[in-house]
Amino acid sequence: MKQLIQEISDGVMNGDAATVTAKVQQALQAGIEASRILNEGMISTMAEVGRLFEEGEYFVPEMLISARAMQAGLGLLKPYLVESNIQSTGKVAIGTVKGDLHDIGKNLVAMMMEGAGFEVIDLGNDVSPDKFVAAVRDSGAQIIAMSALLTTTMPAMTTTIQALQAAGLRDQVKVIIGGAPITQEYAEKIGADGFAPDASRAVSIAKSLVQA
Ligand code: B1M
Repeated sequence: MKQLIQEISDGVMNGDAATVTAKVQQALQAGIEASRILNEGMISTMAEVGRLFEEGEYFVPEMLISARAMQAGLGLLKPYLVESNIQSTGKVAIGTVKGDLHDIGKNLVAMMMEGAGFEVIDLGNDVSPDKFVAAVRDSGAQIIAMSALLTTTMPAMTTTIQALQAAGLRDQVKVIIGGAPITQEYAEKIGADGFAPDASRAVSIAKSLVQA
């Protein structure tokens, strides 16, 4: 089992989507839990990819193919990660903020939300404040979920909250935020309603906010 997890991790590290796909299938067939494959084979490996990038050993193309390899594996894990047959919990509009193209964490949050019964409107990445505002106005989403992976794009979360206020919609919607550089302290500072460090806690917070 450890061997398979290692091979998945190596596949993500080397950006080898075919290996990741094959090994994830084998791991699932061998009864390894999807959450273990995700955490030990993929998420920790992406952190290592980031470290290599910081040290100048990896460049953007390497990060990109690692991301693609992880996305390929995530597609296979999706049915195992989500709970099923749950009544609609609420409506969430999710996106990675303006200027930010990172979407793996956002996709993971969307996937888990969907599995927990939320209707998810995935706005994609590089989402402008206006697009978040339009999503609330047009779809009646009760929650806006924003992801940011870059310190330079974190301020777009503030701008989005300000745009919701300017549109008179702030009282109608709860705002939750997350992503590697985001903290609880930052969430409080910008007036978000919740912060989650990972996808499963994003679901718990979203549930508690719609029930409040
Ligand atoms: Co980028 N990148 N990247 N990158 N990249 C980081 C984020 C970086 C930390 C790498 C590093 O230097 N160590 C660094 C940011 C530094 C900083 O701002 N302080 C960085 C940089 C610098 C850049 C570029 C500027 C590089 C360049 O061009 N010179 C550039 C920016 C492009 C842009 O966005 N405008 C860039 C580009 C890219 C790629 C496109 C090549 C690729 C992204 C591909 C894609 O997403 N489709 C990429 C990648 C893959 C990474 C790393 C290696 C991995 C990110 C990832 O997917 N992790 C990353 C290093 C790192 O994070 N350590 C890095 C796995 C994912 C599951 O984790 O997204 O954190 P994460 O999500 C977690 C939690 O954060 C949380 O839940 C998830 C776990 O359950 N979460 C939420 C996320 N969103 C949430 C929302 C919530 C709640 C929880 O509520 C709404």
